[in-house]
Amino acid sequence: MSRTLNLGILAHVDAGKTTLTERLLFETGAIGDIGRVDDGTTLTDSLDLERRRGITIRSAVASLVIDDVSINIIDTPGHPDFIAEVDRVLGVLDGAVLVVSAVEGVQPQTRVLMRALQRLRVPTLIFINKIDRGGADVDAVLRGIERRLAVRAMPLTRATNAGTRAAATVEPAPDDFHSALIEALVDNDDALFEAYVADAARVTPARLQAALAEQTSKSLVYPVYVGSAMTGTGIPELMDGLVSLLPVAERDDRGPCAGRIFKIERGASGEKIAYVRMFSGALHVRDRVHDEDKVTGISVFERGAWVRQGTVRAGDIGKLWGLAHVQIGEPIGLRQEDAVLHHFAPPTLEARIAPDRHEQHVALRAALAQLVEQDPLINIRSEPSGELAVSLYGDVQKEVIEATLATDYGIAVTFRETTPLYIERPAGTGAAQESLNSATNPFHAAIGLRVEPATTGFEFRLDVDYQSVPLYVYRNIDEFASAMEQYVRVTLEEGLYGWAVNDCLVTMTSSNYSIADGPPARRGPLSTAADFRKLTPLVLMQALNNAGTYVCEPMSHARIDAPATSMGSVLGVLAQQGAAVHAQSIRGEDISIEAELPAAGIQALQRRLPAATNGDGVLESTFAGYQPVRGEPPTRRRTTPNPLNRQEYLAAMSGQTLTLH
Ligand SMILES: Nc1nc2c(ncn2[C@@H]2O[C@H](COP(=O)(O)OP(=O)(O)OP(=O)(O)O)[C@@H](O)[C@H]2O)c(=O)[nH]1
Ligand SMILES: [Mg+2]
Repeated sequence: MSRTLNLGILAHVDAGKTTLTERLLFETGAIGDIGRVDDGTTLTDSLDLERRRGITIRSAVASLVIDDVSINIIDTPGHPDFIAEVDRVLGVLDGAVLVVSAVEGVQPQTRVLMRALQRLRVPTLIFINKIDRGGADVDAVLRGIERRLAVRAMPLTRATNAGTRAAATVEPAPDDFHSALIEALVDNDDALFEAYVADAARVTPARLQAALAEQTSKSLVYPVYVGSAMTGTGIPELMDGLVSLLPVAERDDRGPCAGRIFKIERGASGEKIAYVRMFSGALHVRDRVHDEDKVTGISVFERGAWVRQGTVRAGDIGKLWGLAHVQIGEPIGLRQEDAVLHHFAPPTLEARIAPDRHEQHVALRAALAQLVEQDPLINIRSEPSGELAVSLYGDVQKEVIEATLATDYGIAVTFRETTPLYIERPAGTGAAQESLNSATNPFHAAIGLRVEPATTGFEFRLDVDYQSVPLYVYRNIDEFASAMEQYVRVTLEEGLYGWAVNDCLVTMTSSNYSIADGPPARRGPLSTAADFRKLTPLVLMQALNNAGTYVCEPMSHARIDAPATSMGSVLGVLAQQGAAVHAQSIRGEDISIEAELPAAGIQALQRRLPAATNGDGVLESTFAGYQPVRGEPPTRRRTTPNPLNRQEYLAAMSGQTLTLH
């Protein structure tokens, strides 16, 4: 068996991903008994908390075999609070199944996921699940897919008796199907179009099947299957699609070693286990990773079970032991071009967290550090007062962190105030520099930096001559650039008001170093990496201060569907949360209102909606970027000494040197 497929199962919360995964495992013989989410007995919802709550919290990998293809299947969580789990799985997939419930249809999270799958060109099959449940309406869902997901969807199976226990998946009528398939495929296949125009009757089903597989693999078309993960109807057809339409790769371990870490967990005795997806080459036991760590053990899937092996090869997923320093999202071996980590919106909240028993403070900090390792989008900050703050997506994540700390670490905690996670953006361009041997600069390095606004994210550029770089410290100019970028990144975690600075371009405009026997302009004590690292915050904060920053607030787009009679009270609740209403429409007895509001108000909106709508209102919300706050900018206490207060900063730095030596 030499062909593999790494398959992600993605969907809105409760669409049936875990049930579908369990069903696929059962139908292919990977498990002998079928478990149920509702009984807490599925293979992939293995955490205690997942079983108790009936929701998936962490991505889980299982494996099965269809024909000669070995499939690693990754069941992901659907709740938006756990989007970070999906984020890092996306980069390791060969294909995906996007599950849509036949009852609830396309949901906001479905759109978010489809956009990410499209952006990354992950070939995707759509599975319309739960056709057996009351209220299932396959045609309405298909229309929703075309309209709201804006993709070319090609239904390959149909449902009969949808909405009843007798619901079943059937083949479509052959003639209609043939022409529908041609229609879906000719736009992107000139040869097919010509063959069709020349003699429609001679376009064979095999020709169409090949074109369908080709266009699916290029994300030009999305095959749609219908069925029920619960009863099993429609599953054989989906299984057939997995191996015939998604790009199954031959295992080939030639080429340089390249892989990506996408999940980290702790083993029974607390040891770190890293999950890797290999893209090319192979990784062996005793191989070194990033110079620091040595692989001490490898497990790969074989016929559905983890088996200890000496090697993990291209195409495969493996568990690695011994890598104490790796982090989620990190490449292994050769750098990959698409090493972009985050495909979704960032967390928008921050909450203070404290142990109920004061003496557990250190234990809490250690426990959180382990959680962050598994979930790098949770960020922890420790304030000088000793208080800890955690960044969050929402209340469910908060509850999960609380429960995990209690059950896995024996630490009871209380979340104190939750605040929006603001950001700062540069208001203009600002520059600053420090030269060698000057009275204001105690470090043996010279740096010039310029800060300016950028459209999205953070960018660092090096605009200095290689002769100004201490190449006895850094191996080459690229290594210097990435070290400087790192110093700059760390500094920008706290801007002028204490919030992370984003959407900015930082250019290094000058650099110099000193050596004992250098020319006069460069004579002095030997510059070290620490000199550059410690000088960076001093220069950068000065440049930032010259540029100025403004504080921005995370915003959400909300859509509320409710009975028309509750329009007044819904608008009232929206106004209380400072929402700007963009659109209102009335359809029959129902209204639909679209508004934009500070993300921090979404939870309150969710809580007040039932009372405002007699329980009939539905809220959908998505992240809508950042907007400048009005009025006095909120500030956040710094965790590190402010480099703008030069004396305090230098005092802290010399303290640090003392403790280092
Ligand atoms: N009737 C019916 N119920 C289903 C079907 N698939 C799943 N369910 C039920 O729907 C609920 C959610 O199923 P899950 O498999 O946990 O859904 P999920 O997408 O994994 O949910 P999260 O991981 O929490 O996002 C459970 O109560 C399932 O029993 C189906 O095909 N038919
Ligand atoms: Mg699940």
